[in-house]
Amino acid sequence: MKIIYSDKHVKHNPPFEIYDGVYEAYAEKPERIMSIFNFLKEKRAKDIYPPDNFPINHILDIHHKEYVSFLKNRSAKLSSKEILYPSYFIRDTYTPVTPKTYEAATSSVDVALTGAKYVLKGEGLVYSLCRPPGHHAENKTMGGYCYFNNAAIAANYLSKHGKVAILDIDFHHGNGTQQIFYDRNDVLYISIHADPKFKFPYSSGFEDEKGRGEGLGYNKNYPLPLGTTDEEYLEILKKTLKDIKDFSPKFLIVSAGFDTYEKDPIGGFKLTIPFYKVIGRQINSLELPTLVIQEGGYAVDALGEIAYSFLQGLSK
Ligand code: Q9C
Ligand code: ZN
Repeated sequence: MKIIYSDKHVKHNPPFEIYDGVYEAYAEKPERIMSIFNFLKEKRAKDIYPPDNFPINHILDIHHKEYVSFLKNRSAKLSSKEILYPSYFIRDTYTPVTPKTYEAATSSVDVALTGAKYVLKGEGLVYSLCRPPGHHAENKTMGGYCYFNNAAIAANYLSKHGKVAILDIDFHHGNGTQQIFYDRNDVLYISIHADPKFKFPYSSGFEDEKGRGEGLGYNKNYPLPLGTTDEEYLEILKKTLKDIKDFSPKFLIVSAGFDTYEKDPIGGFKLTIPFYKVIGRQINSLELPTLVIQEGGYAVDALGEIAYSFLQGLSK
């Protein structure tokens, strides 16, 4: 197993998000990944690797050219304390552009692509400690703390070598990943998440969104009620594993958000720390080369333990 990490994410550190007009502390903060990294450093220091720098074309394969230049140029144009809140290309008030956002977002993509590279080289399990997260980023919109869609960019890269299944277990629906692969049948997107009737991103993640054209049948959503417990979750997880088996992919990408944890400050499920090991073990039973991409998870003090529990289940 390998763990990919870069400290470039710390420079992206917006001071607040805006919720119903109220300024709140920014939940997607550097301490999240530091918590996981510090925990894993104790347990598995020798497995930690830095990312390579990948050329921009991997991002341009997924995101619109104008969108990428917007983020790059707006980041660069901001004075050191200046922050840009919603405008064109930005779908909500959770995803501000700061001077270092572009640099952190491209580094997060590098962390994902480096993981994908090791999987291609035959590594059975890689954990890419991406930050900022990616699954809410669509081809030309940032949203939900996400700028570039790390999992989609990695999936697209791997898809040149065989079919890819993406299992998204973040508490929120990955509207970005769904949108990016909605018309494709070589990448299966499956997501288990909170019912979007009640939780972000509100506008997608419903059961009847099944893909389009050639992609019809290659997008599957499992919205669950708030308060979902370990047992209830396990039942649905098993269904998604059957979907993945039926697809017989060559690679698996897990968009791993830990905001399903019972004490997550913005989630609403009731999953316990030991249960992440069960999730890991279930996924491991697929016996697929697996790339885990970090998405959300905001209970900073518990994230290290959760990630470690998950990895213990996943390890062969
Ligand atoms: N004040 C990810 O987990 N809504 N994004 C927060 C709380 C935004 C979550 C409202 C949720 C975005 C990657
Ligand atoms: Zn989330």
